[in-house]
Amino acid sequence: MYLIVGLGNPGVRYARNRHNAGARCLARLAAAHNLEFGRRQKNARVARGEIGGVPVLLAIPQTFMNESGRAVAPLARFYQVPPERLMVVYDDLDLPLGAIRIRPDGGSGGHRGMQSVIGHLGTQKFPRLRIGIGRPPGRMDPADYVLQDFSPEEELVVEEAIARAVAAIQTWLTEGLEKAMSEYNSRESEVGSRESEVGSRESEVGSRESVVISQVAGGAMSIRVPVVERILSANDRLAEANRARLDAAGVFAVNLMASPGAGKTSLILRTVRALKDRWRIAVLEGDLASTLDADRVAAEGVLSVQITTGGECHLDAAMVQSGLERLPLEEVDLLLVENVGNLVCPAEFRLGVHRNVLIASVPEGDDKPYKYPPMYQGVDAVVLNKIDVLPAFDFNLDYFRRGVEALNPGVAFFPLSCKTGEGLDVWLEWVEKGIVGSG
Ligand SMILES: Nc1nc2c(ncn2[C@@H]2O[C@H](COP(=O)(O)OP(=O)(O)OP(=O)(O)O)[C@@H](O)[C@H]2O)c(=O)[nH]1
Ligand SMILES: [Mg+2]
Repeated sequence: MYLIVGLGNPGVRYARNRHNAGARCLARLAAAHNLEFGRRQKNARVARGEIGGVPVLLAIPQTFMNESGRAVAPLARFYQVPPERLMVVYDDLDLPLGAIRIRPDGGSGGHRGMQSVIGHLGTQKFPRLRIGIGRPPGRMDPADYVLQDFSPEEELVVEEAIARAVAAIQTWLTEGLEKAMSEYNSRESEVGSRESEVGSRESEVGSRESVVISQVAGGAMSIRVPVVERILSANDRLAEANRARLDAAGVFAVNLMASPGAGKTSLILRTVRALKDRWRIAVLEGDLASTLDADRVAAEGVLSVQITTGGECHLDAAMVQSGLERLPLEEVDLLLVENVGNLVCPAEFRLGVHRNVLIASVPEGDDKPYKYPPMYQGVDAVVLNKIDVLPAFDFNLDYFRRGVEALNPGVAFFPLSCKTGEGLDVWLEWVEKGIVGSG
């Protein structure tokens, strides 16, 4: 039996405090493996079950932080858990926000909860996972700082760190401590330099200011750039966590991007109808508002989850993560994601899917690759929809194709019509090849 403990203070008042990062991590770990904190035992809420075939007891002490040892030591004794099979997860001021660090042993580093655990166990030789919460600003007392909630911007970063911590704990259980450390410990250079590099990257992020403004409404000018840096890198890391989750469940995921009305939903419906008897399909529908598209998809009898972005012009990795949480991924082979209709910013936000697809359509005109190059550059396939209306438009297929090739040489290209079905077979073959490859 392995014992995994997440430190924090009990009660809702403290639940979102920086000091409760460890307890939050345990709640997420339990949710990720369908375990429930149903019982109380030895001053802790506990959940018992298996993770990756390994028997575990998850515990969140219900003592105050500085008494955590009164929960951990009795549990370890009762279940005869040797120190090397105990993992304590807790927040650390000395690690930058969002970094995680696993160690086989060590002192408390001044952490009151760890002091108590070490004192009651009589040893400091047990693994621990620290979640970085960063130093308090200015002269703020660390004791006050840890009892504050994370700011909304920090929440994004810490959520992602917790997701990584959850994955790291699973690796520890199934592949050992060394492997978990080498795979998940944040590199010193990476964490140390993130903040200091911001200044020099200012010009690069400058072009993304619209993103900044919408994400940190009300934020002071002086913190604008650091915040967007964090948000973008947090998005990338969340995307990686999404990918790990999809891979673990054997799901092949495709993100469909296009301007409004190019035919994202139409292509999803065609794909669902053609493949739903052979594969288990689910759809994430991203929209500014309304469940219109999600309802059209659900009518086909496949799982469909609506993500309403509340005004954001794109999906990001956190939105996809929340969508994934609402799907039984183990029962899905193919996940189609309909991004918000937009030809500009979706390309900037990685989601963690396996393929990114851009759908262009004939009525938009043959010059779109030349006018919206970033959308064409990063994608794995370009679909040209509505070829049934080619005769009605001055659309030069060759000109369009040359634009695409120049931006993304060798990219898969599928001219088709969702209306007549022409060209669909080649697209479907490409999708199925992806599903088979990922299974
Ligand atoms: N002629 C023709 N019309 C099509 C084709 N595919 C889609 N349409 C039409 O284009 C319109 C928009 O299609 P949707 O599939 O809703 O487009 P969308 O990209 O999902 O749109 P948003 O979700 O609003 O961004 C609908 O009226 C479709 O019937 C096609 O291949 N040929
Ligand atoms: Mg749609």
